[in-house]
Amino acid sequence: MAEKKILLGNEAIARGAYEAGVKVSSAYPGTPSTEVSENVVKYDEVYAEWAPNEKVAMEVALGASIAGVRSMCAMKHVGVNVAADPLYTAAYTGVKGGLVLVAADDPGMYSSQNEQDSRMVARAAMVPVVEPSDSAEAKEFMKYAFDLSEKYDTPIILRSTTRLSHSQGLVELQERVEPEDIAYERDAAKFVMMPGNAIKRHLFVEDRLKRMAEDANTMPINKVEYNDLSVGFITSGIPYQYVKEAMPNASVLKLGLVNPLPKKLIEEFASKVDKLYIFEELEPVIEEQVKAWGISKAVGKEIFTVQGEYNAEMIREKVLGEPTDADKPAQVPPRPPILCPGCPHRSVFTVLKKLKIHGAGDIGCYTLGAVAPLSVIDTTICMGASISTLHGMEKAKGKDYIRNWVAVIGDSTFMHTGINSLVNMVYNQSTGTVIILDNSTTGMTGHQDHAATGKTLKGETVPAINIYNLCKSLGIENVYEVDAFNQKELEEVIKRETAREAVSVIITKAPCALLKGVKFPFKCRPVSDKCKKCGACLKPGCPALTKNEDGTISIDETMCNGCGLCMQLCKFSAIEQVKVGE
Ligand SMILES: Cc1ncc(C[n+]2csc(CCOP(=O)(O)OP(=O)(O)O)c2C)c(N)n1
Repeated sequence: MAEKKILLGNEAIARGAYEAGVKVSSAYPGTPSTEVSENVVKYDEVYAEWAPNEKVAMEVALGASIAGVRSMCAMKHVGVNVAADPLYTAAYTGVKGGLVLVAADDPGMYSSQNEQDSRMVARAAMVPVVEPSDSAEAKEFMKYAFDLSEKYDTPIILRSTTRLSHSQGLVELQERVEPEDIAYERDAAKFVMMPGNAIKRHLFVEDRLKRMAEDANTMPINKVEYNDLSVGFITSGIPYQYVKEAMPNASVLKLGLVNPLPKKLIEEFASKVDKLYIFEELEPVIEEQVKAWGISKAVGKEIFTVQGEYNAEMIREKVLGEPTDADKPAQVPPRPPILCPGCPHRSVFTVLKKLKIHGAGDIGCYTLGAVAPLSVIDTTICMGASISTLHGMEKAKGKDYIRNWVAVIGDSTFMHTGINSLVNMVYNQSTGTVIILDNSTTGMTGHQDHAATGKTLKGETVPAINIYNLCKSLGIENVYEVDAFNQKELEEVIKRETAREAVSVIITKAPCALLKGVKFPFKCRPVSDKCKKCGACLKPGCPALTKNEDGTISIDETMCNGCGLCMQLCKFSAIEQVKVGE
């Protein structure tokens, strides 16, 4: 009997890739997609890597496909934007070995800067999309996606969402099937996308979508469940589960292929049910097409929101008219995200705050420098944007304007897309100070390695790219490495470099406090009789410190990592570092 296992959605996606015979996987981490790669790498038959960004990952997967093997890349929804350039043209070239891009959307923005819907991107790129509803389907749809990819000569997007990627379900495991190796044959008309060739491929793409739309009417992943015909739902992905929970007797058209749509199947379903609801999270992608076909009884975003995650309560309230508590905020105390105790970013922000310097920010743990009490990050747009927005400000308002600004970017983000922006500053003769917060990891997404950490996704030790040397190689004279916890040195170098008329880079170094193997041998302890109650130690907002009723402070030893920042800020030696265990 086949083995059954409870798998996370992302684990099931990885298992599907394995069973489908995938040989190459390239990805850049991003919640909620990260565990796809962290699980795919466990299969020895698959070469799996972290790429510096999603564009590179997509191109690696395409290269492997052109070479004739099944390949994949994985990313969060905003990563699809970074990969958009190769993706749009991969739709034209098509594939040799099957190619699947796993795109994980984040309705509700649990860990993202926007809530974009990858189905919209896929429609614009003319790339088909499959959307599973649970872990078992995640595995099966992955395999089906590879078959579709090869049958129709197209990359396929497997769309997940946070709820699917991060919830568990029972999955039946099967054996891996090794696809036959496809011998390489030069095919410039297909893979050299210059206008003469691309014009023909565009016609192919249009025709392919029409063929797929026709075939979608009978594809097994599009399922009709006729029950009570007075109410019908067209749905896909996780929202299907909410429909089944709230109205198990309703009729349902569950779409597995969400681009292109099966028109005949939808028309037939619509004609059989009295009331028709389109239940899809985020944008009205299905709804707009259905309405454009003249199915005017379809009801969707008139009653269901374009924001956030859906739930069964919404159906009970909006369709059944039942009173519900869904809109009432949960009765839990708000817990805003904060930097961890011992986080080196806090130390750097403390100096920037003291010097009244604004930060053109980026995406990472250090985005939390935007919130009180630090409040030094003024902008956060997308990965890599800090350095280029600083450059834009300088070009807009001049060199003096930039004196009290810096760009702040993490090491992983610098390797992702920060490098290009730094090249631009050098090329276009900018003035500006770039602070690279090098904590030796991709902290925000849970400690993934990158090109500057010296470890691969497979766990091999490799030469780490040296960020200092890299910046120097661009011709930047003023590049400095500073201990991220050394307040005095940080202050000196930031003051000096922001006054300079040139590009400077300050690399602040200290590992993420939560990184495996990082040991803090000390704890900080208040010396109450020396405390003058000035509150200087509380200013960086370390969660281990609290103010007592009498104005002195307490340090929670279970939280304190002994980084010594509070001790450095105390002018009265009222905080001491003691060896752990003393
Ligand atoms: C295009 C894109 N890909 C991935 C992500 C997910 N993500 C958010 S921050 C981040 C990198 C954080 O690492 P780093 O810059 O080193 O800063 P740290 O969190 O370690 O402070 C990633 C991968 C994203 N927001 N956008």
